[in-house]
Amino acid sequence: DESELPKIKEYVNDIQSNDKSNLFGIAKDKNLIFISVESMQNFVINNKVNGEEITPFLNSLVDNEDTFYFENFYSQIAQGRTSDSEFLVENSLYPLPSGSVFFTHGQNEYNAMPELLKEKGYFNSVFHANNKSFWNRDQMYKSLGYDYFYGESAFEVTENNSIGWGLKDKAFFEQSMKYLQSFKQPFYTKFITLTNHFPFDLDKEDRTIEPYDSGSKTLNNYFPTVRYTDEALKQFFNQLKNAGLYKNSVIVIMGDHYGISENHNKAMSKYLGKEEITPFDQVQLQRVPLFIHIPGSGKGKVMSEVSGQIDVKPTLLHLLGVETGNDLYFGNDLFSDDRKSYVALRNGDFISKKYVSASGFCYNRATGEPVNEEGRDIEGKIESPCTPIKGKVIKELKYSDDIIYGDLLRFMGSSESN
Ligand code: GP9
Repeated sequence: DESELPKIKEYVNDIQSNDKSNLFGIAKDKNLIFISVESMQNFVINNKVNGEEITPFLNSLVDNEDTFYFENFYSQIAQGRTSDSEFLVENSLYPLPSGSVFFTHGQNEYNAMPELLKEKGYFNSVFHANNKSFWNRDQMYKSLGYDYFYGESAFEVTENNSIGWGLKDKAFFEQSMKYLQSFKQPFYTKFITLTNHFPFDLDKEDRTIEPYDSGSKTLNNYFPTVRYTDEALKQFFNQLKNAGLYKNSVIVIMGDHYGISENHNKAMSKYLGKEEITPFDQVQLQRVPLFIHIPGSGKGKVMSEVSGQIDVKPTLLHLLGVETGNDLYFGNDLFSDDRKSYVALRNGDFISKKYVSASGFCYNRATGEPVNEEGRDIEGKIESPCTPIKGKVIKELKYSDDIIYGDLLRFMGSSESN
């Protein structure tokens, strides 16, 4: 209940940086265009299949002077999959240990990004060409402060322009442009792509690279659909430029979660050229790409520090010059120097600067080797360098759960009116 708030606040104050980064406000009053890319894992970036680049457009962004690319950025989702990833991004809170918080706590009070941006005069919307009630989005988006949700019915979906889960990404972006151009600026808008969804179906004519060759049809077909989505993103950048929206926007591209589950580890080990996929590798495969593109900034670089979806909200709000001092959240501004040095996964595994805790083992992050012979950390009742961090991770996840179960943000008010 409410009495738990002070200790949670104290904990949050402790883990958060007090200093503003030197990028604070660099994109003040700019539009925020956030693209959540379905099932895009980080291993495809700057990588090849059958001798061909998988994501030529995203690779070009890695080297782009206006782009920050986070190469050790982790998806932190649980059973709520894309909805969990959205929840992390909008709130900088953890998803629940089971179920989807979009369904179970869709009526809670939140201090989500759209709400905070609305106070700055932003118009907030979402584009996603699926049924609006999927993941209870229509309800949850109201609680998060979205003004408008362009769901499947906002698009012209035909047999020709759809595959698998629905409208193909290229048509999705193209058809969204007329709405986007009608918005009053500044706006925050989220695009959620669909084509790169399991089982990775793609029409022959949309295929510009060939599938991989392994025992897993899923992994084989993943590469051509990833490439298709990469092309859709490239096309979208051009459409933004043609519409005159590009220069005045921050464009964020983030993978939501893994696409290739551990059921395909044999094929994955073949692709990655490893003897086997260890629990350490499994954690490393939870990395998804994050690109923050700020046209004209000239400050871009590759960011190698450990980071996760929990960090997106404070990072983006600070770039837009929005203060978050009185808000309650667990992430860090990825551009501040003094920030907590680990990323918690929902199952209690974590990644720190030096260690990776996975399935009860403590690994050296640099080598991927267990740190001691037994390898076990807390669950094996043997102390390891992971043990103290594990304690913090468990505490942090519990505090986040307490906030959600107790609907505690209703006692906080909005971030700046406090
Ligand atoms: C469904 C889409 C995919 O609308 O967001 O959901 P997922 O299965 O990845 O959670």
